[in-house]
Amino acid sequence: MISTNRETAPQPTVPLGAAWVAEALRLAGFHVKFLDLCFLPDPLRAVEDTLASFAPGGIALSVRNLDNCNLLDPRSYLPEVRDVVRLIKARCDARILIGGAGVSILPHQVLEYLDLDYAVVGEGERAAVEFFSAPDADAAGEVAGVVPRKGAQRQLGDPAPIAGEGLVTPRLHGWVDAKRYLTREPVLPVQGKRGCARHCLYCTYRMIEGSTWRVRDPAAVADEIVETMRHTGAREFEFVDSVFNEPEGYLELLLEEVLRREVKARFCASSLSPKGLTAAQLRLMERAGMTSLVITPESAAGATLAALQKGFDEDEVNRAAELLGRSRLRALWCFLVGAPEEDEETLGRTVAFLNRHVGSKDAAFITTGIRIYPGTGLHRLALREGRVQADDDLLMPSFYFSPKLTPERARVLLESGVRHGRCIHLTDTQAPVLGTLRRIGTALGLPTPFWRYAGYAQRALRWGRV
Ligand code: B12
Repeated sequence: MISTNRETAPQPTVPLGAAWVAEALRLAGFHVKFLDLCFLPDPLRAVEDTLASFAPGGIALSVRNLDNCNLLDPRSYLPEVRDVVRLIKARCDARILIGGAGVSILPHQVLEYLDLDYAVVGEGERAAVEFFSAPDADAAGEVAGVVPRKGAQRQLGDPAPIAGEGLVTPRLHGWVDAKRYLTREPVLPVQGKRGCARHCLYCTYRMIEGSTWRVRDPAAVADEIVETMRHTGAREFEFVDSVFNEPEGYLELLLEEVLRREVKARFCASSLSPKGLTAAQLRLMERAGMTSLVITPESAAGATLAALQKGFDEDEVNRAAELLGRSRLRALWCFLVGAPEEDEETLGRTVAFLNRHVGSKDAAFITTGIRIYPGTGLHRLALREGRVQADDDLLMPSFYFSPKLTPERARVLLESGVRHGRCIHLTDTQAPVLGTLRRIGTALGLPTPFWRYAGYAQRALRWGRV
């Protein structure tokens, strides 16, 4: 298993998905070696050495990101993955399977670009085991969830995704050098559920995780956390679920289990929806050890929320903000600027929200423009508006930005309108000095989340530019 991701901004991400698939292969009887390219100074050399010493019969490649989704400074990661693939093909003739979030979004395009034959759309545990167990390449290409390059134009995931209770435990510490990651960010990921039943206009999560919620047994998730704490020394975990507070009732079951087991860890969540959030949920989160969360309204204006099909309105965003403002939880508010229907008026509402609700314990994360993916409503809209051509395969990123505004004007409005320094722009997170600050922060044991220091980091960045 080769985890190809080498991105370290806005933070390095532990290859949980690749570990999960590796663990499933191990449990099925395969002898698996895990190669994580993230921090290696010479990744190609590491691949070459591993091929020589291990001589694998099959190679699983995990590709988490296609690109950085940054309209203002776009960068594709695929050329570096292609170098790895070319090297592998030059050195051995092992059966190769590629998977991961990025691959699941554009499987055929990725296969063409990398000159590979088989990709998995969606979760890889069962598909990888069946693929590498298949007697020959033709049978391997028939496995549910596997998309052959020469096959039908689009096959949407495994028609029978693994039920929550059918999932094995990823046993992260068995595959990943967790301590290395913990020196950069003292937090490890955990996934309580898969899937997303929402229909946001631009989103890919349904392609990656499936369109129905599949929750894991809270006891299994708590076991995983306790075991990971014992093996790695980690004391903080991030729930990387697509929406932490859906489906209704699950976060209560999960956090009650954490409390019942007296798990002495801190928690955060990478995606909370304002929809239906209650004061009781926030109190439970605090009691269970949650200290921060990322909340993803994407806009604070009714017109853009409706255009994005977020499933909640401006009042709901404000209501969630009032509740969070009264809690001890730190919130990172995420906004996508330039959505359909965005104009000076709607952005003005988001600016007013940022001033009113992003308090001293909070921050905001601003992404300018929205990455367009095939099969989404945003793609259909962009085609109608002539922003992308029908023959653009979208592998190299294209972005939507509202025709009623420009990115430059949006930045001016944000910079002149927001009265505090707690807005983090996506482009700012790519500054290399932040990696160093992050390591120093971890070594000093500074309290997380690190985005709470956004104001200081911004001053340091500005000072560095003078
Ligand atoms: C949580 C999250 C984050 C968090 C991560 C927090 C953390 N502690 O890990 C934060 C906010 C930091 C983040 C940052 C970024 N993210 Co992000 N993130 C996600 C999210 C929501 C979940 C990822 C996750 O951990 N899933 C859980 C694991 C278990 O699932 P998995 O990795 O997908 O693995 C499964 C399958 O993919 C498959 N699989 C994986 N590997 C393999 C290999 C083989 C061989 C096979 C067969 C199968 C297989 O099986 C696994 C088990 O089911 C996804 C969207 C989504 N719903 O997937 C976006 C997503 C992966 N992120 C994305 C991006 C772009 C980024 C950033 C580049 C954005 C930026 N510029 O800042 C950065 C990159 C960070 C980095 N260093 O890599 C994109 C990638 C698509 C693209 N265009 O490239 C996604 C898909 C969101 C989107 N836009 O649609 N992210």
